[in-house]
Amino acid sequence: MDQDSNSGINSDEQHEEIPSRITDLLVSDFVEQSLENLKREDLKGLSTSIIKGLGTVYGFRLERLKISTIENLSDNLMIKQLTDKLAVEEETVLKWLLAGDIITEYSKGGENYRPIIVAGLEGSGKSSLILSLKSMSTSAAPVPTKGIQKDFIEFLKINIPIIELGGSAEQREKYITEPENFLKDTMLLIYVIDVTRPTLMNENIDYLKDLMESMKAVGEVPNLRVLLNKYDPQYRHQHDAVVNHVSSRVQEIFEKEYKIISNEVHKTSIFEIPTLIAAFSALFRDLSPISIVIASIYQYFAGLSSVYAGFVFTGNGFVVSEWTQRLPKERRNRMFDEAYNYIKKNANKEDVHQMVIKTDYQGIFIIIERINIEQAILYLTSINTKPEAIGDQNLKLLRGQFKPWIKNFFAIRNKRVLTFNDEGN
Ligand SMILES: Nc1nc2c(ncn2[C@@H]2O[C@H](COP(=O)(O)OP(=O)(O)OP(=O)(O)O)[C@@H](O)[C@H]2O)c(=O)[nH]1
Ligand SMILES: [Mg+2]
Repeated sequence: MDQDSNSGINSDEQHEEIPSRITDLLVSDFVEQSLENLKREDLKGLSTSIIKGLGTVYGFRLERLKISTIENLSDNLMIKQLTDKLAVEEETVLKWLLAGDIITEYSKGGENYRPIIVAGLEGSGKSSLILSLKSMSTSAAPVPTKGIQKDFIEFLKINIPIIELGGSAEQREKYITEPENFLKDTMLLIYVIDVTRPTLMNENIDYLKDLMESMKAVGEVPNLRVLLNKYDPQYRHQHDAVVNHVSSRVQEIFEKEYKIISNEVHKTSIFEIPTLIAAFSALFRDLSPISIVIASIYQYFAGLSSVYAGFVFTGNGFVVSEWTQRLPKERRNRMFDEAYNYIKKNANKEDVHQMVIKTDYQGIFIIIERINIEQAILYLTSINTKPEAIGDQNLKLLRGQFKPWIKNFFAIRNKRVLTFNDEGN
């Protein structure tokens, strides 16, 4: 990837013409009268009422909800709440949120994604799980990581930088004592613990605490996810005591020492890819407002098309949305596996768009359908007794009204300049 490192916002760009993908989202009076004298970075601070279709009436209502600027709007993901408070359709709220997000992103000049840091003791499985996620199949890392290992994982056209901090004792010492080189400007810390090594638990807790302290020292809010790894299917019950112990210790550290209440602990194994997908999808969804929008859109479609249960996958197998509450766990897992294997097999086959699998269970079909939006691939996986109804309905809805909005969003995302913290070399 050869990116021009100067392609971010700079002073020459201040009076650039605002592109039509942005002006299309704004009320025309504003575009004609006021836009000329505005700088790109001012847009995000303007009133929400300049968003097309939103206007002064709803702008005023939003203001009363403490959402005054376009940036405030883009920070807000309470779709249901806004729908109720504003007394407008959810679909309309979604449009406004997405418009707010697109304008804000543009106004900020395309924010750089800070890397996710993956840390843990040597051999806890960090490299293997990254490798397995990327290859969509169980893969063990051939050698221990020397120093740090940089990579990207794609999620809906965002390339999320991911940096593994190799776990050797010597290296660990370095991260802790030189946090400015390794732990600064990070998005979050994923800490990987090997549950098959209960004797290392104290060492794990110490290292984790050291990392969090060092992050604090360089002004980072320790944002943490813990993966309890090697929780392999066949040995699961043997590890439960360790898992419970570690979970509660981590919880304690969070709440007592860092006053963070929403802590997430995931049990993972490279021998069960869905556990990795679950842990990382949850993370990525939090980083990507568009995925929350897509999830909401799809829930709405699901209602319309009377889908019985379903997933939305990205082209590389992450889950954007899931509503499978009505399915027994084995059915849900079976459906996940079918869809995941299909996606893996067809990832590069442009000509395959739809597949219908007839299951042996109560006349139910699994319908997997690929949608292509601005080169971002989504797989809609639904189950129903009437496959023809779902396919058409979903496609029509996705390709129709929402597509231009999603398209706009990706267009901006694609222009992002992604950088690593070079000092971390
Ligand atoms: N049973 C089991 N073994 C795993 C799992 N994940 C990784 N391993 C094994 O653990 C060993 C170490 O894995 P790595 O991925 O190299 O561990 P790491 O955390 O990257 O280690 P360093 O790079 O040295 O810090 C390898 O032999 C993997 O096959 C898992 O989920 N289950
Ligand atoms: Mg490694």
